[in-house]
Amino acid sequence: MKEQIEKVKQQFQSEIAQVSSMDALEAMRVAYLGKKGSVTELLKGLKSLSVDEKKEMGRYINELKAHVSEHIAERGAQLKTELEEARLKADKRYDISLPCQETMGTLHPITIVQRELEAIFSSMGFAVEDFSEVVTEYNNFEAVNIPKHHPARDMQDTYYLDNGQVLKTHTSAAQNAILRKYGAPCRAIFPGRCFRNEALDASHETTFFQMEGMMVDENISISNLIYFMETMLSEVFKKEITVRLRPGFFPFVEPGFELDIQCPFCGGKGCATCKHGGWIELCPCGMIHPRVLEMGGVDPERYTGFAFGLGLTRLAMMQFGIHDIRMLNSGNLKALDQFVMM
Ligand code: FA5
Repeated sequence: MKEQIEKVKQQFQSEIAQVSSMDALEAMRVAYLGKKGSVTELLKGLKSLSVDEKKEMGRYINELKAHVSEHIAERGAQLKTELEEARLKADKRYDISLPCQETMGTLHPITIVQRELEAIFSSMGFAVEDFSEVVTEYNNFEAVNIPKHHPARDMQDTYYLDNGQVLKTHTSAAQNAILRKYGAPCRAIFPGRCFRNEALDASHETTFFQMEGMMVDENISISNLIYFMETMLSEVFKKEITVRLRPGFFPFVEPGFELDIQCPFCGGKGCATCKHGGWIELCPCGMIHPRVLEMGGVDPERYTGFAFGLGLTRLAMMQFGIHDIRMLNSGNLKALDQFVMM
């Protein structure tokens, strides 16, 4: 019987090392410790032994039973950790309950999303541009067809410096400089920090990021705009994304739209992320107004183009499941250190 016990032990040891799921582990527990399990069968076999043998073999079998139980519990705990780690790795969503890794810095969630978008647009031939945060009033407003006293200025109240410059309220402030730099044709994106005099709440900050994009060439139409947005968003969300356009007013585009995406988290059925509407408002956009092209030195008779102004901060929030925008500027390492480059 001793050999039999040893055989069961060796078999157990070779099997336990290979178990990779909780279901397989439970099946193993039943196979060894269940009513008809190998260890239970060994115990049943004691009946036919003499008293002395029973005593000796009984001790071995109980040791084996303890060994099996211990290792199953240990492997179970290990597997739980491994599976949780794999789940977290696959799931980019933010979890406030995770502990802080105090020893290592990580990229800010907005940087992660910005870099991902830059890589996607670069692969589609777009140049990545930078622009200052302090800009002239002309660039922020007049050059995008928002003259003095236009009511659209009220929606983007900002900080005015003594020298007449402003903290830019939107990345559209760079449109004129980009048009002047590249002329037509041109394809460029320009992410940047924006500032507005806002009442703070869970989705509005005074300081936030946008990513502007522009494409100008002969015969550019709304179809090009939809194609680029769908391609970009499908790459970002790693699945086919359906978009819809609704009319929207911005003085620097005509026609102007609000681009919504069908909620990538529930497929449009309705969930907390899309506030149960099935669609998420993501990106204002439109065909560049001829006056804006003209002010940028581009002939509007020959060229057309589209522009969009993606809310980068809101996209990062959506991607990582961040419910309060204020966390992003908080410097709270416990919250900010859990994001990794996708
Ligand atoms: C604009 O800023 C336009 N310049 C966008 C545009 C570009 C339209 C090119 C057409 C063509 P809007 O004010 O809606 O539009 O802001 C764009 C996005 O920035 C919003 O959808 C939102 O995601 C984000 N955003 C605006 N204000 C805030 C804020 N206070 N906090 C966080 N995100 C904001």
